[in-house]
Amino acid sequence: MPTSTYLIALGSNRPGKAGPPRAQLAAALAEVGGVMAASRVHDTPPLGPSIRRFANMAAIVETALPPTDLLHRLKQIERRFGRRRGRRWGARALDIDIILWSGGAWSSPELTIPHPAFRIRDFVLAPACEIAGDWRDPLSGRTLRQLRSRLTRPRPAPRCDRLGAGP
Ligand code: PH2
Ligand code: MG
Ligand code: MG
Repeated sequence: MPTSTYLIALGSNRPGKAGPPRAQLAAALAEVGGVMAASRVHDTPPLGPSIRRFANMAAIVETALPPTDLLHRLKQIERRFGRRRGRRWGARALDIDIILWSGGAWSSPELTIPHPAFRIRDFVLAPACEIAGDWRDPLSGRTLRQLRSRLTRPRPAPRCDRLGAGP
């Protein structure tokens, strides 16, 4: 049976069926199955309106499921672990996103791979680099390690004469 390999990202900042966020991630990953590698759990500041910090991790999963079928399976696991429909980007008991796929790019009304925002989210790239630093983004051709160093590279401070504070 042909298999696909996926990079997925998990996040939680609210307790659910399995307990606190860290326990949610571990239990959810066991239900996803086919896990070839898992990062450690990162404690990250919330991006967006949520107040509570997140537990985030990444995993490499091997499965015979094509992208849409895997997505449906992950959504089902999110629901089982207490995810409720609600405010976009609000606190969530479990979020599982498909980031990359060994088949390259995928685009349908319900799913886009690579995940459209993963290149600017360190809460995805930091855990992902632990297990898939040499995977390449099929759109930019860059490795995850390269994407992360671009994202976290210190930027030069703006020049004083461009701050608009002059005479
Ligand atoms: N997920 C979001 C919005 N903000 N912030 C962190 N730190 N981690 C997340 O997983 C996260 C977030 C929407 O999916
Ligand atoms: Mg998400
Ligand atoms: Mg999601």
